[in-house]
Amino acid sequence: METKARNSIKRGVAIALTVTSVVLVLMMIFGVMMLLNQGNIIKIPPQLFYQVMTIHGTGMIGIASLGGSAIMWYFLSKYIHLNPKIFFTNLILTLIGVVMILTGIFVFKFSDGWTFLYPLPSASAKIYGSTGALLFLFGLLILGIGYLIMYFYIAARLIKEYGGLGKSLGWDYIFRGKKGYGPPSAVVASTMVIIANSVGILAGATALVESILNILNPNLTFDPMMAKHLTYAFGHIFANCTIYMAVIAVYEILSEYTGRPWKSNKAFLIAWNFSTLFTLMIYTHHLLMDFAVPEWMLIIGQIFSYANGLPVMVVTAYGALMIVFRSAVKWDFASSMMYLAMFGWVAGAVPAIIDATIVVNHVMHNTKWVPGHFHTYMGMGVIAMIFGFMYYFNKTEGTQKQNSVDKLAIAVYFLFFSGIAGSFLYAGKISVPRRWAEHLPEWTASDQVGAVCGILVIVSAVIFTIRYIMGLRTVGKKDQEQSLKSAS
Ligand code: HEM
Ligand SMILES: [Cu+2]
Repeated sequence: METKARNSIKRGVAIALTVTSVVLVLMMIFGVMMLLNQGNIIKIPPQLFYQVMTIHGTGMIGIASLGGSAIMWYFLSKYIHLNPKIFFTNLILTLIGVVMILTGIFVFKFSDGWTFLYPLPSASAKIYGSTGALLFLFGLLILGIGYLIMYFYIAARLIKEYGGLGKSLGWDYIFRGKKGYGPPSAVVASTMVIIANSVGILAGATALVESILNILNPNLTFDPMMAKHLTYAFGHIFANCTIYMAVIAVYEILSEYTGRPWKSNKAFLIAWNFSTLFTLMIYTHHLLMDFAVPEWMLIIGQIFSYANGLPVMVVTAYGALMIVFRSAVKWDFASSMMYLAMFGWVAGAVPAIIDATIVVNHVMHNTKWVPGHFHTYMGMGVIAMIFGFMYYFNKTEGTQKQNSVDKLAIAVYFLFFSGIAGSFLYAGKISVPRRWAEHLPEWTASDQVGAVCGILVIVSAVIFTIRYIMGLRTVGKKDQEQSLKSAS
C-alpha cells in the first residue's frame, strides 16, 4: 500500500513535469514570434501579436507554477503523508482552465494581457463578444480554485502534523527559544507559499469575479483602482511564489548531493518569516505610477520591495555556498542547474530592486527593462530549477545517466538566456516601451539579437524535454522491477 501511494505521487509529478516542459517549449516559440515581429523580420497583425502576448504571459506564469508545485509536492510528501488525489485534482482543474484560456484567446480573440486589468476585459468583450473574455476569466478562476484546494489541503495536513502553521514556520524556535533546528526546509517553504499564495489567489479571484459580473451585467460596476490593487496583489504574489516552490529543489538536491543536511537554523527561519510578510505587502510597487494611491502605500511598496526577496535569497545563496564548500559534491546536471539557477535568481533581483525605486520607476516601468528583470529570474532561476529537477527525478526514480549533449545544452541555455535578458535590459535602457507590437527602426536591433538567442534557448529546451520524456521510461522500468521484487 505504501509503495502504491508513493507510486501515484510519482506519477502525478511525472505528468505535471511533462505538461510543464512541453508547454514551456510552445510558449518559448510564441516568445520568439513576438521578437521576430518587433524586430521586423516577420509581420503578424497587431491583434495576433497581443493574443500571442496574452498566451505567452499566462502560459509561462501558469507552467512555472505547475512545475514549482510538482517540486513542492514531491519533496513535501517525503516528510508528511499527502493524498495523491489532491494533486491530480489540481492538475485536472489546471488542464481544464488551460483549454478554456486557449480557446478564449485563439478562437475568440481575447488579447488583454495575462493581467486582465478591469475594465479592459469588459471593454474588449464589447468589441469581440463576451465569449472570449468569459472563457479566459473563468479559465483562470478554475485554475485558481485548483490551487486553493491543494493549498488548503496541505495547510490542513501541516496543521495536523506540526500543530499549526506558526509551528511549521518555526515560531517555536524564533519566539519561544526552542533549541536545535526547525522543521525541514521543504516544510518551511511550503508553509510560506500556501499562506502567501492563498491570499493572492483569493484577491485575484475577487478581481476575476468583478470582471465577469461586469461583463454579464454592465450595470454592475466596480472601483477600477480597487480592482487594480486586487489584480496586482494576485499577479505579484503568484509569480513570486513560483520561485518559493521551486527553491525547495535547491535545498533538497544540494543537501543530498553533498551528504549534508540543509538545516533550518534561526536565520533561515527568520528569513522565511520576513519573506512571507513582505511578499504580501509589496505589490504596490506595480502602482507607483498611480497618483491616486495614498503615498504611504507607495512608500511601503518601495521600502519593502528592497527587503522582500533579500532575506530568503541571502540565506539560500549563503547556504548554497556553505553546503558545497569543501564538500564532496558531485557536479552533474541537477546540481549544476541548481547552482546556476541560484545565480540567475540573484541576478534577476538586481534590476527589480532598481525598478522598485520610485524615481527610477517613473522612467523605467513601462519599458522592456521590466520584462528584462523577470525573464532573468524566471528563465534562469525558476525554469532552470524545474529543468534541473526533471533530470534529478529521472535519475533518482529511474536510472537515467547524464551525457555530453546534456552538458552542452545547459551551457547553451544559460549563455543564450543571458542574451535574451540582456537584449531586453538594453532595450529598456534605450527606452523601448514594453508591450508594443510595432517597434521603431532604431529599436529593432535589440529584438533581432533577442530572437536569435531565443531560438538557441528553444533548441536546448527541446533537448531537455526530449531527454526528460525518454528518461521517464527508466522510471517505469525501475518501478516494475521493484514491485516484482516485493511480490516474490
Ligand atoms: C525563449 C524564451 C523567451 C522569449 C524569447 C520570450 C519573449 C518575450 C517577449 C518578446 C515578451 C514581450 C515583451 C514586450 O513587452 O515587448 C515576453 C513577455 C513575457 N514573458 Fe517571455 N520570453 C521567453 C521566456 C519566458 C519565460 C521562461 C517566462 C516565465 C516563466 C516568460 C514570461 C513572460 C511574461 C510573464 C511576459 C509578460 C507578458 C505581458 O506583458 O503581458 N517568458 N516574453
Ligand atoms: Cu511585483
